[in-house]
Amino acid sequence: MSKMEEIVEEVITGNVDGVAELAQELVDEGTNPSEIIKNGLVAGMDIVGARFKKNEMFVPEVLIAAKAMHAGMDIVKPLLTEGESSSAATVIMATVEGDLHDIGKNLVAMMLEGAGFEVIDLGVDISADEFVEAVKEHQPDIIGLSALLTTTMPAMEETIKSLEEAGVRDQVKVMVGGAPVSQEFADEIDADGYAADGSTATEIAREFVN
Ligand code: B1M
Repeated sequence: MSKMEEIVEEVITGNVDGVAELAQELVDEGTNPSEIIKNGLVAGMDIVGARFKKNEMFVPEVLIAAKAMHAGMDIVKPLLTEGESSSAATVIMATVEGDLHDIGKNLVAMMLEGAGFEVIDLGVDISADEFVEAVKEHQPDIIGLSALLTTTMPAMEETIKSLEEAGVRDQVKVMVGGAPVSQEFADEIDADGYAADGSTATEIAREFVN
């Protein structure tokens, strides 16, 4: 097995030290940092996402895999040239106003990071105005809204309306998700995409920027 194949396996099994050591060895051997990310760390998280979707892996295992992926990123990311590091698309993620649930949102954010996206996580209970400010400040390609309560789903629509009123709606793709959210609801509020899980969120985000 090559070191690149080994790092994929170590990401999947969540071996933090193993991933860090292999990433360092690959760097020392002169492997291109973006190749380590794409063919090692992201490739590993892609498999994790697919297994999670098929119920072959569960939340704690995904979180451990994401931790291992981050350990590799910490070594490799500072070595990217400016052009390489700024080429990643940016996603702003947050749970909407009135909603404090963040486990799913964090998981989706990690999957997106694992897929090579730059993720700015605003946290929970984020108002429409805060989203608008963040879009103006960070100029993301995508914003991801999470809601776990039926009572906070309307805040997704308010956020989209506020983006329109502020004249920034066309600058971003809006993705929505969370247990009570559906494709039908996403269509109703004019979101650009709906994802039921982190793996689908990654696929949709890739489609948005390609
Ligand atoms: Co809350 N809670 N909770 N809760 N809680 C639910 C959601 C509930 C279904 C429980 C129930 O009654 N059976 C219910 C909602 C009912 C409804 O509206 N239909 C509920 C309630 C009522 C409440 C309170 C109102 C309870 C109270 O105080 N009376 C209160 C509200 C607080 C608030 O937000 N203002 C409350 C509080 C809490 C805790 C703080 C105790 C805790 C949250 C801790 C935290 O997140 N840091 C909590 C928890 C843990 C849950 C349950 C048990 C688990 C949620 C979770 O983390 N799931 C939940 C019941 C359940 O789901 N079994 C429940 C695991 C997570 C990985 O899945 O979040 O669905 P999920 O995320 C998935 C997908 O949905 C998707 O991808 C993720 C990965 O697959 N996804 C996205 C999520 N966001 C996405 C965004 C995307 C794309 C995909 O793109 C942007």
